Amino acid sequence: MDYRLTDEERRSFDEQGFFIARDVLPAETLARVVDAADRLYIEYRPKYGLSPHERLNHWDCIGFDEAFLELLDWPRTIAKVIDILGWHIQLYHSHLIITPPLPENDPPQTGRLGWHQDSGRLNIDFETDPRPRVSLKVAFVLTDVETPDRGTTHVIPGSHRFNRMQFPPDNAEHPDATPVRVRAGDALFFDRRLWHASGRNVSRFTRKILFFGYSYRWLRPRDDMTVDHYLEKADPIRRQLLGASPTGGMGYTSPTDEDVPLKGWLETHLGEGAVIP
Ligand SMILES: O=C(O)CCC(=O)C(=O)O
Repeated sequence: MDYRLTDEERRSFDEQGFFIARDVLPAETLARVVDAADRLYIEYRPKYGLSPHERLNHWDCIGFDEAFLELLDWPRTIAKVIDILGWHIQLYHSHLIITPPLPENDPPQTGRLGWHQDSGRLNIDFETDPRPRVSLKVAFVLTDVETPDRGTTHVIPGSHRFNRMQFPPDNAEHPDATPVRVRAGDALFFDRRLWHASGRNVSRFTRKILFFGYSYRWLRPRDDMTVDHYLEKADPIRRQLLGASPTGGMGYTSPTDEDVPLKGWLETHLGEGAVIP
């Protein structure tokens, strides 16, 4: 918990729906994760039948390489997740996006980006306005995307408070659409309700980014979460984050201390009063 949420990050997350934490990955960790991302790309691009210009979006990537597992409880990011969501958390989704440049000779693509809020039916089944937050994503940036032409994430700041977005007519772009300018090693934190979209990569550089979605433990995973092979060697907090519930189904909604070792760890290290009930 040496890298807790700063007041400025909390303000930005509450008001804008996102913030950027700079340099969360040192060079050697970044290199390990990029190597793992490249291995997945080389293996799965042909398996998915993707052309050299098509984007790979590999769900459930955490189970595919220990380099990704290392980031599950990465001190520079997990402390901020805990400060936002508390101790009753799990990883419910992971995905790796690799976006090669669009073909140079293609006509320029125009029109609006694919704006959405995360989590599918959560945006329909809840009856409140705004709907509850429930989860957030940490995006580990693996390549520099400081200019909007490199396919970076675009966001509409403050849009997490709106169940619906009004877009201008004729497929024009939203006036507040903002490209997120980040460097390799940074992490983008965003509320799942924030309206966001992938940009178009019209540069000469391939864009790589890894998303970890953290939610409350009662939410079902959004992908296959093939992580059983990690459980035996994992420490209790990692097991919690990977979705374990030692007391069974009831432990997801009414957890005992055994189900949520993160809570005990925080009480020991921060003091009982400092931990969200
Ligand atoms: O490519 C991006 O940055 C956006 C990815 C996305 O839409 C998502 O994580 O839901």
